[in-house]
Amino acid sequence: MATSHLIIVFIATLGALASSISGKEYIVGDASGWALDFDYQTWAKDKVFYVGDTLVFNYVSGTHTVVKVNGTGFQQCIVSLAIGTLTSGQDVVPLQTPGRKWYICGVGKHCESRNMKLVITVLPQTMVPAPSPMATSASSKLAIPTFYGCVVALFGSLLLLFV
Ligand SMILES: [Cu+2]
Repeated sequence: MATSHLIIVFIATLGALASSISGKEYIVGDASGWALDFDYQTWAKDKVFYVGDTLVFNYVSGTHTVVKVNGTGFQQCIVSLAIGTLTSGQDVVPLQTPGRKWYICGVGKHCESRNMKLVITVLPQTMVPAPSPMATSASSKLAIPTFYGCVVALFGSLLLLFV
């Protein structure tokens, strides 16, 4: 019993660690989703977004859209300044570059009158330093013989079992 509990804790810890490395997923508007008359400025205010995080816009497909625009398109709710439009109702937006990102709804006057507009600032990934090319090539040269060594050892021990 105790052992199985330990294994569960271990797996949960690994999972948490993996998700913290691969980035956070933010459900825009949380349980309210991408909806009319939600205060997205307040929602974004206490959050820090990094490159590698993702935004998820949840809504009933057909009722809203997610339109990525520039600053002017955001200020004036101009859909024609769209950089990209998403319509699936479960739109996953990976944050790939640092800087300001603007999203508005392109349906009716949802942006102008119903506050369906979100602006965030994405920060560069500072916690994970990029490995130098030297270190990467050195470790891959080391890793391959080690891998083959393990395979050979494994087959060797299997052969011994059958002899
Ligand atoms: Cu809308």
